[in-house]
Amino acid sequence: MDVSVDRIAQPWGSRTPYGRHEAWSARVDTRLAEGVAPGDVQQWVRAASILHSDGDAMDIAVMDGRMVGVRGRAQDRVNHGRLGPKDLFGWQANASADRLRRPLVRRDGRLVETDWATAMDRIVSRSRELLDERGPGSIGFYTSGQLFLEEYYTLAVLARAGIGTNHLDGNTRLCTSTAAEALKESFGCDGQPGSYDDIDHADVIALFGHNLAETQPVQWMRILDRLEGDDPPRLVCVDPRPTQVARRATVHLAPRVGTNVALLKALLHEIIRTGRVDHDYVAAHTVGFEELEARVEECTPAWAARICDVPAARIEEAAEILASADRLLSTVLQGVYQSHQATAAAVQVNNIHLLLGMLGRPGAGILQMNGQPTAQNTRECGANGDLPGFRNWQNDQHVADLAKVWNVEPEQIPHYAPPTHAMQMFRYAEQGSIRMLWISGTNPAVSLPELSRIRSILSQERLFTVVQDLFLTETAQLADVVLPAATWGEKTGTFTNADRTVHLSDKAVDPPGEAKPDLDIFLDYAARMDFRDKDGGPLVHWHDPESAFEAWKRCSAGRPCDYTGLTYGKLRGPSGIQWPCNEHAAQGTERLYTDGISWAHPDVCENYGKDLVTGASESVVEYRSLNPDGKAMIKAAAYLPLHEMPDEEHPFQLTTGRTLYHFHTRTKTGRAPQLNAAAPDVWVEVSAADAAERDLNEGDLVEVSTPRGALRGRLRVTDIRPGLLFVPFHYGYWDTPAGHGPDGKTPGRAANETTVTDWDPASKQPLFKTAAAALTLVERGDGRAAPAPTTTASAPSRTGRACVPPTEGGPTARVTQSGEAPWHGREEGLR
Ligand SMILES: Nc1nc2c(c(=O)[nH]1)N[C@H]1C(S)=C(S)[C@@H](COP(=O)(O)OP(=O)(O)OC[C@H]3O[C@@H](n4cnc5c(=O)[nH]c(N)nc54)[C@H](O)[C@@H]3O)O[C@H]1N2
Ligand SMILES: Nc1nc2c(c(=O)[nH]1)N[C@H]1C(S)=C(S)[C@@H](COP(=O)(O)OP(=O)(O)OC[C@H]3O[C@@H](n4cnc5c(=O)[nH]c(N)nc54)[C@H](O)[C@@H]3O)O[C@H]1N2
Ligand SMILES: [Mo]
Repeated sequence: MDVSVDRIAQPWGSRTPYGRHEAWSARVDTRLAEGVAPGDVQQWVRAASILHSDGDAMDIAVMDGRMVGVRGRAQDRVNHGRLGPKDLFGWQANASADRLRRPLVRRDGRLVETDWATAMDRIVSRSRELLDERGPGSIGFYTSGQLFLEEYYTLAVLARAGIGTNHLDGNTRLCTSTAAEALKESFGCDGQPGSYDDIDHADVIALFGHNLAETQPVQWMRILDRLEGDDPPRLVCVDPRPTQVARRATVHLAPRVGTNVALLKALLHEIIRTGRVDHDYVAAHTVGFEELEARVEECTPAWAARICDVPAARIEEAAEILASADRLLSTVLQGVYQSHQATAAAVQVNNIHLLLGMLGRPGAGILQMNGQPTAQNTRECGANGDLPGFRNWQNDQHVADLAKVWNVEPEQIPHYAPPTHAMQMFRYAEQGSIRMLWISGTNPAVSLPELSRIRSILSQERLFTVVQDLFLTETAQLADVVLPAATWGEKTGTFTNADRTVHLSDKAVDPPGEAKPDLDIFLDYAARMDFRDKDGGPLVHWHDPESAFEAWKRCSAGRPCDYTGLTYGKLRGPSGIQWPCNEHAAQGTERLYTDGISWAHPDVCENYGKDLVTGASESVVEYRSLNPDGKAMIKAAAYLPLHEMPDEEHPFQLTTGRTLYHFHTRTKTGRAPQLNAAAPDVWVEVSAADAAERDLNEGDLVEVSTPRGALRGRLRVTDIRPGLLFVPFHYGYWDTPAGHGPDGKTPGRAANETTVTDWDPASKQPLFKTAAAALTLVERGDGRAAPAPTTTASAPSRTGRACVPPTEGGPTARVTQSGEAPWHGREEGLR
């Protein structure tokens, strides 16, 4: 049966309830452009969503060489045919008139169009000059969580073994470096233990700082369907905002931001106090329990209640739900990761699972979530601060092994220090030791903290900046060379979602103008630089996506992220496949750690752990004495207060994050009319109590300021925690009227004008969630509403609701939902 639904007004669509341990049925969501009928579609091309880390499988509809729509893939393990609002409407941005079509170079201060040869020549000659004069440490690469695996791997090889620089990192530093670090700290190695299928089996699902409803809407549909079926799960939500997750939770804890560690220690205290520890599991598979037990002994709910400002009774209630779970699934994301004790807190969630033995069984899983669609690949391929294949930079054996794969001398791969993290790279650029920065697939002039500083770093004369993007972004405008990239739907490659599911995304249409796939750009650079292996052969010896994938497979062989059992052919089958996939697991691996801990042995582990307070790397000697047999590590942590607390001048806490309808700096979603209309401009969320106390109303124009800078937006009064402000970080300057912006005269609207240059000591992830801020009235709204959605965490509170129209998409936002796969058996239409 087909139904048509306004998927802006009803973002999660209609329900298909199912009971515990039952299979989640398929519902195929299809969106075709106005005037296109299903019969008009000439080809459906396989892809998966590139606007979050779910990996929703979909096909792109093609007509006359143009994208005309998308449709979910019913057989895929991840989404069973469903798509979220960004999946359904975001593809329209590909065809925007303002896509970059030709390379640009800066001449006499202005960016002017040029040809590829001229642009690449500039990059190559500057690279050579810098290598000669200042050495490899003068060149840095800052990449993304949105390219494809093949592209990251190529970049990692050319940067680490070609240039020989240690300065290669991704915007994954801002995103999932804590996920990786927390997994390394607890299990010795990156690799998501759980599976999305755990949602089908869990009786308790706990979400820590994770607004799943808005940021991975299809998995939220799955939870909603379970909530309406037999034997629904109980939800525990830890989030200071009234998210949809919070509204459906059995227990919602809304802590003061930055206090996750205290809260988690109290939960651990309660689990131990009430005698719920699975001592057999702990003895067989872990080290470190006694220390944790001692260090949470004093951490009573009453203690945490004072720090977190949540009632002790509610903490006890939450602990009881976790402790009494038959199968517990926990998810963790930015409310935990973008904070000063990010790794320490994320590790405490792992501890809960280790204490309860909740691992490696259906429904008992941890999802230390990713955010970006391909962040997992950035990590695997070593395009962030790790060596490829989760190899340990401190382990000479691992470096030698990598050198063998690349046929270079081990000394050619920098491993004298931990790979440089992004925040440090920007500092080096600021101080002048990095003189060339190649930025691909990320927009730091909007997404990094303290934007006035980032703008000044990127505009320095002495720094040569290359930006590789689809659009002339805020960052590209500051570049010396701009390279026009092809994107999703215009190029072929693979990527891996947060539960290790690998999907292949095929090229559906040609890129605009002379835009090229990122892979081709990196291959061209490697060829022009003439990087060689130790026998004089080409270092980068592949030439297209599939041959790059084959090269990566060799690099991944025998490592946890083993891809050797995958091929492009196999990935064109009915569903995505979870790594490790090899001769022992030809169909992939649903869950890790089903039979003990596999990757923590001192000879195998990805790192030897870090001091969670200082971030200092431990040595192999310390690691061997702590964990000689390679068990899971239960690590205790002290609670430390935030560095920046509210005071008289800055009485509020300020947190930043996402809304359902937009992706990051909106380069894609801002160009999709339905999505943009749902949230067209920035806003500021405040509690009803704070608004009343200051005589502020819905729609008032306010200024939010911190010691770094200020922004202006309209006020939305919500049920957010009193004392807290929230600002979505999506809004930069590309689509604001000329003259509006952070030019020193008019205040900006980007959240990161206000955020602080500071990071978690272990994962080096910046603190986007916790600043101290002041709030002042600029101009009365006089009855107008803030441009914030009503369907999400920004829903108006009861007092302010009257004047706010509900968020709707209207006729152009209608999506067809089909109860059964309407194209079942017609798979030959797929390429
Ligand atoms: N719609 C949409 N979806 C996306 C993206 C997007 O831009 N838009 N981006 C993708 C990416 S890259 C990422 S990383 C993910 C991020 O996904 P999420 O982490 O779910 O999103 P955020 O809004 O950054 O933060 C989540 C929640 O953290 C809460 N929070 C803030 N401070 C604290 C705290 O101190 N403690 C706790 N417990 N919670 C706190 C906030 O109230 C917020 O609701 O989303 C992915 N999916
Ligand atoms: N205040 C605040 N700041 C934050 C966060 C927060 O919660 N609060 N979250 C942080 C997080 S988790 C993240 S992930 C970052 C995201 O920050 P960014 O990565 O800077 O954000 P995007 O807008 O996704 O930028 C991606 C860029 O890549 C381009 N692009 C897309 N596809 C391709 C492609 O195939 N090839 C190339 N070459 N370019 C492409 C897009 O046009 C866009 O300009 O923001 C971080 N910043
Ligand atoms: Mo992210």
